[in-house]
Amino acid sequence: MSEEQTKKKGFFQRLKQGLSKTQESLVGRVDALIKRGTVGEAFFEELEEILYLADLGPKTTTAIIENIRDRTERGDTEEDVIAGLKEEIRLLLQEEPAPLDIEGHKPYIVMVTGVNGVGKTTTIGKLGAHFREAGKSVLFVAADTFRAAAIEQLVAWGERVECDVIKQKQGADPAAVAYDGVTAAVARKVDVALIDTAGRLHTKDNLMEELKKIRR
Ligand SMILES: Nc1nc2c(ncn2[C@@H]2O[C@H](COP(=O)(O)OP(=O)(O)OP(=O)(O)O)[C@@H](O)[C@H]2O)c(=O)[nH]1
Ligand SMILES: [Mg+2]
Repeated sequence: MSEEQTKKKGFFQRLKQGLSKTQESLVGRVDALIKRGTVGEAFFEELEEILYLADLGPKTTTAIIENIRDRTERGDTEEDVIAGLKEEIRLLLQEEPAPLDIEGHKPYIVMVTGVNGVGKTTTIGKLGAHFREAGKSVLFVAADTFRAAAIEQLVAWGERVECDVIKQKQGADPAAVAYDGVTAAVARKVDVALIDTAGRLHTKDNLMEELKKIRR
């Protein structure tokens, strides 16, 4: 195997490992909880914590807990309650996330926002790679003009997955960069434009408002 192939395999293996981590930790922790205790208030509390930590979100977590509580209250045996819980989680892991449907919008514009360090820029890189592999033209827009080296980070991703990057200098107005990016995306007739933003809560609303205005 060439060095390039080894590197490539390593990347996808790491990606796969990263993705399966959520499932392993969720299934593993629920399994440990079931083996350890009886179904009671402490059980529900710990289950809730596990589901939250696995990023299931409040809606799904509450739905599962309610369902299990209902089973307990209507007098199901502990065995049935646990079987029910296992079934809930099995169904959950089976669900396919809805694919990003980019057809019908050209360019399809995604602005990625979130708090600091949650993986916005990495997600843009991976989405870029995904769309490039599907034969789409992709443009990255470096509207995180705040954090040091944020632009360079996106440029590095751009080189890696072969996407052009629209950028200005660090400290530039993020809305202006986004505007440039959208204009370029339209002019170049690209399929997808992915806009990176700075992870700052207090500026995020402003930036989003400004972006809404720009797109109108
Ligand atoms: N384990 C794991 N690490 C990740 C994942 N996505 C990103 N990271 C790492 O988390 C760190 C931050 O990722 P970024 O993509 O820079 O996050 P960001 O939201 O753009 O950060 P800011 O721009 O500083 O707000 C990096 O070290 C990434 O390698 C992921 O899915 N799993
Ligand atoms: Mg970033």
